[in-house]
Amino acid sequence: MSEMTRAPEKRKTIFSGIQPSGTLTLGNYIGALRNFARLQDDYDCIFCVVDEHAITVRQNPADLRRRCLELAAIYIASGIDPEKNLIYCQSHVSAHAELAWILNCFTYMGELSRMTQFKAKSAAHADNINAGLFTYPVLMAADILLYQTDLVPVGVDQKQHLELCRDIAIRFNGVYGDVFTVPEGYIPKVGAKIMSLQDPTRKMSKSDPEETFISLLDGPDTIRRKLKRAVTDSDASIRFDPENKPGVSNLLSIMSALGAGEISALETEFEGLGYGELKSRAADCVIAALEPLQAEFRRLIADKAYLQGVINASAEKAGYLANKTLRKVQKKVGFAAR
Ligand code: ATP
Ligand code: LTN
Repeated sequence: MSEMTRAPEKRKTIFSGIQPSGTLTLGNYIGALRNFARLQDDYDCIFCVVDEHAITVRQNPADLRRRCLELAAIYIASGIDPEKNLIYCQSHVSAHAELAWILNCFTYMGELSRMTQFKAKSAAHADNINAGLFTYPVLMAADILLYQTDLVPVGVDQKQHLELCRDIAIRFNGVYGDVFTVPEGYIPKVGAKIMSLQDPTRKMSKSDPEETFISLLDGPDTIRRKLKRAVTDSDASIRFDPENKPGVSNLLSIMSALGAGEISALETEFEGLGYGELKSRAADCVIAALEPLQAEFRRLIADKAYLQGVINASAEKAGYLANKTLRKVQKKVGFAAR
């Protein structure tokens, strides 16, 4: 085909979601959120507030409702342009739950039993090991597959879920032909797993106690205090060694991810210096990275009508796209024509 007659190449699609299960952490930001804005120029992007996933653990309804709008504001404050990308709530597009049901019938109990997030959340919520927690990855697969997604930017903790999503897509396509695009993950090289400040062998998580994470909305004093109290070790040398020095390595990763330079360069820079200096420099980096986002967040959250307008308009467009895939799937599995 000549240049003139070739159809313009379709832009690839990105989909990602974050749960409105608490205030976003520095882990969410470095592992996922900040990469979203970076990808928006080259892809058609869909960013979802996955409220249906959030209720797999008990949520206070008023808090959940407030956090959904806050998360939409955080998405925009992080630099995602709501005019060019979709930012909406999962529960506003019923196709997510509908496709999840169908995909449940293409997912094995054994596969779901192996999911480490299920095991961890079951242990953390032993009084509420509900079926939604178990089938959580199937809903995530539905989120992704509904939009014929090419690329899914996530932190490394979601790799296993993404693999399962791919397996489900390949399995379904194997039976019915090429219905779903099989997505790839996009996992950052540095900062794909930011660790808890209090137990640096565990992932920083927004559902954990306050002192274990830095919230995206923490002020400078709080950031300094939390980092000052971050658990390190008694060895007093600043080296990147996640196995033996998880706390120090975590601080180096955070700094490097926020643009303070390569980890090896940081090691050289800090030679002979103490942990106090490391923590103080880490705090400088975090404060500088979060300040512009926080200012933009404060501006946006004051205009609820605008945010509601963004999520409503996006949900309508997302619903249209999602239903195209859903109708195809329903037809393939043999549901009656309407
Ligand atoms: P919860 O504690 O409620 O399970 P969470 O803090 O683990 O939530 P999610 O909403 O599940 O956050 O994740 C949103 C995105 O942030 C995902 O892409 C996930 O991989 C990424 N992410 C979460 N925690 C971290 C972390 N500590 N380091 C890097 N990326 C992370
Ligand atoms: N399961 C993810 C959140 C999530 C997601 C998605 C991420 C739900 N649906 C689709 C990427 C694509 C989590 O727990 N972090």
